[in-house]
Amino acid sequence: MAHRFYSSANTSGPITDESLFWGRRQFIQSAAVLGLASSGGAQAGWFSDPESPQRLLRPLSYKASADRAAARMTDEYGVTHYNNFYEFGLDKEAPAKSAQELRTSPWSVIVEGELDKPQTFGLEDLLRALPLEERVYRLRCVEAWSMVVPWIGFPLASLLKKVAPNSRAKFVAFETLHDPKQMPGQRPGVLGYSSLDWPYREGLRIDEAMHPLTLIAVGVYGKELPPQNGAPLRLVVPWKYGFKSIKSIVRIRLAEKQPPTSWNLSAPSEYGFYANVNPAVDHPRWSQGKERRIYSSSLTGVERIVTRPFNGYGEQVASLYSGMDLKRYF
Ligand SMILES: Nc1nc2c(c(=O)[nH]1)N[C@H]1C(S)=C(S)[C@@H](COP(=O)(O)O)O[C@H]1N2
Ligand SMILES: [Mo]
Repeated sequence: MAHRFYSSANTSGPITDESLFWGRRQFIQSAAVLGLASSGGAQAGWFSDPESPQRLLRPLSYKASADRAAARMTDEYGVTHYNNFYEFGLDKEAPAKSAQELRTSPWSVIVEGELDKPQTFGLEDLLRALPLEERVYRLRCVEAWSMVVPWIGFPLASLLKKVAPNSRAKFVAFETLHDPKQMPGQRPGVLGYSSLDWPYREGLRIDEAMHPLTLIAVGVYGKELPPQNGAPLRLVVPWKYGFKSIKSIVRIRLAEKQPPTSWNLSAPSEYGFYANVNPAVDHPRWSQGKERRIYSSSLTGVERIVTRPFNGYGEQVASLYSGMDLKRYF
């Protein structure tokens, strides 16, 4: 991705890159210490809307994860202010600014296709029915940066089990909201960037979708998801490149055939359908052998580390791909 700006990132180098982004951090961090800036974008949308039915569910009750204390996580400011959400602009800082007006309540998700009965779920129905848990996952973007994020959500499998997919359901397709009024990136010409065919679409094989690691996130850092992270609900598939983890989902379709997916459609030789994190298969324009792990908002919080196959989740997921040539099915 980042067809237009990645080349400049290459020439200016990662240090310049990061200092541009993190330059104003010192000040904001001290405000956060005083408790002034800690909720950030989470104040927008249904989080603060007094009319919102989801508001009744606050505070999010979730089972805290055991590994949270042990994990070295990316700080909350980093997770919520360095984003890819092209509907709201191409710069990493853009979504945190321009996504705040996204109306996330009411919100419903249509689940249709190869199942007995199509259903539409209000977000609050899902929140009432499915227990929330915290999962601290590594997130590895195809652009070779990564974070460690404490998501809150429920396994996608719990939702799919409710709709009873039939035996023809071999794949699951997902769609983001399509609303150019709210999403400036979807307006023709506004960003001068037209290589994505909206709405943003993603897909998984059914066994990947049913895998217990595959999460629908509704929160992060103990709060409702802020808009820039894909409110009110988004996919998180931790062993795949970040672009698989589609945000602000409105439609889930069970399908017999592999569905078309946005980045794969836009550049099929660069972004595969599977997109499993794989240091042995480079992106045509850069190496995937290492990654810049962003831990904190300070310049010292970036480490260059070796990328692991399946983003370190191989023990849990490698068996899904036994016998497959992962260079071909990248
Ligand atoms: N709808 C939509 N979903 C999206 C994207 C996007 O541009 N639009 N970007 C993807 C990419 S490339 C990444 S790395 C992750 C980033 O998630 P985060 O901003 O919450 O860290 O979201 C993914 N989901
Ligand atoms: Mo990404």
